[in-house]
Amino acid sequence: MNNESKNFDTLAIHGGGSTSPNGSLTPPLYQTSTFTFESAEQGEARFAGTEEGYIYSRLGNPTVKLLEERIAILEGGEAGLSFGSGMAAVSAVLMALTKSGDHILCSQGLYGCTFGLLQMMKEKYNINHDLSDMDDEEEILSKITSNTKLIYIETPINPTMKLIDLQKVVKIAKQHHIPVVVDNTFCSPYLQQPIKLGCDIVIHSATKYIGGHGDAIAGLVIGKKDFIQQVTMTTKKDIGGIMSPFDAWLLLRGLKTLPVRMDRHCDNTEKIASLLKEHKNVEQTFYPGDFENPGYEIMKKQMCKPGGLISFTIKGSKKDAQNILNRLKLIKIAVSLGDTETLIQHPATMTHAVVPEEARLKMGITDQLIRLSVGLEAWEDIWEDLHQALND
Ligand code: LCS
Repeated sequence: MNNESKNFDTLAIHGGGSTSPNGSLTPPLYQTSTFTFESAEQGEARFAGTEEGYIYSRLGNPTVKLLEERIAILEGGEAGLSFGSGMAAVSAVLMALTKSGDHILCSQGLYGCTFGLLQMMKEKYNINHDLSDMDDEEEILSKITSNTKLIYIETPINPTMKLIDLQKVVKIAKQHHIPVVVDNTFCSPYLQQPIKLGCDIVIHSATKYIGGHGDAIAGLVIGKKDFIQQVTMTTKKDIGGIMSPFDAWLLLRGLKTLPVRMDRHCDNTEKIASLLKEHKNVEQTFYPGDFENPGYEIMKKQMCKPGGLISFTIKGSKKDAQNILNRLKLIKIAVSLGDTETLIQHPATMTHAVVPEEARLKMGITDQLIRLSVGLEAWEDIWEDLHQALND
């Protein structure tokens, strides 16, 4: 199939072709740890790289490879690589690009464990980082040093939903020959394709929208062939945080419905966001699709729809926020996002509890902030539950 000429929805189903030797419609699950050689000489040739073929599933597996090819096509990148979790993907990329004494410039606001990893890299390996709002060119420039080896961005940022103008950052990064790495988890490739905007590397927690059903923990990286090969032979092979063939199989299944699921997530979220905004007990909503949101113009420029997440602050205390969660009946109290079920969480005490209070508040994560991942249920039922919980 000519991948270039097909639309995203078609590529999500067919991209990368088939791995089936006997015509099965769905890709076979190669649930195997190792691969047999026909002779000792063939084994030698595979290890020497003079003959193509599989060796051992930590080094490569046909089910996993199909997923890597498909995600690379969907993100518009040259090659993809899979990991056993989003954090394994994040750590592999950061480790591949840095060594002791180097510096990373990050968005002011990151998933809690990414923040924790950066702290660990600073304390144990002398790899420093700075955070930037990335709103102002001068401010970005002032934080770039001769040791800055990458710019690491989440947009929209977890959980504050702040947006960063990727093309603006890319322009500065290119002048300084610094790669731009984007964690695209909140968007999935259906809503935003950073490589097409000039970014170098994309990371996903595929646990979220790509899987879509809350049944797999997984990570993906997309980038240039040379970079992916470098990570394959170093941080992936030797640190070994690989994805299981079964999880790759689940993600291939998830990808087939990504466009239809994302459309429904986005439609539901738009409805819930406008109702939340008008609610008397809600102080402020943070939703990229709200034209009064400071990131609205950036959303229009680089995302095709505003996504399936809303954060909001309530009038009241931490206890009041927790009580709202406790009163919910349909909506589940859980971290993670992008699942069929609507999930709600309290970032200050859950996903971002590891971030020290001062840094947390600087990111905008107050005790009153609640994050909602809007699921695929009927929006009327989601709203009915939220409404009763907010009203009590
Ligand atoms: N990047 C982002 C933006 C995330 O939101 C997460 C997980 C990760 C990376 C790590 O991925 P994982 O290893 O969990 O696959 N975010 C979570 C969240 O907001 N709630 O629970 C997990």
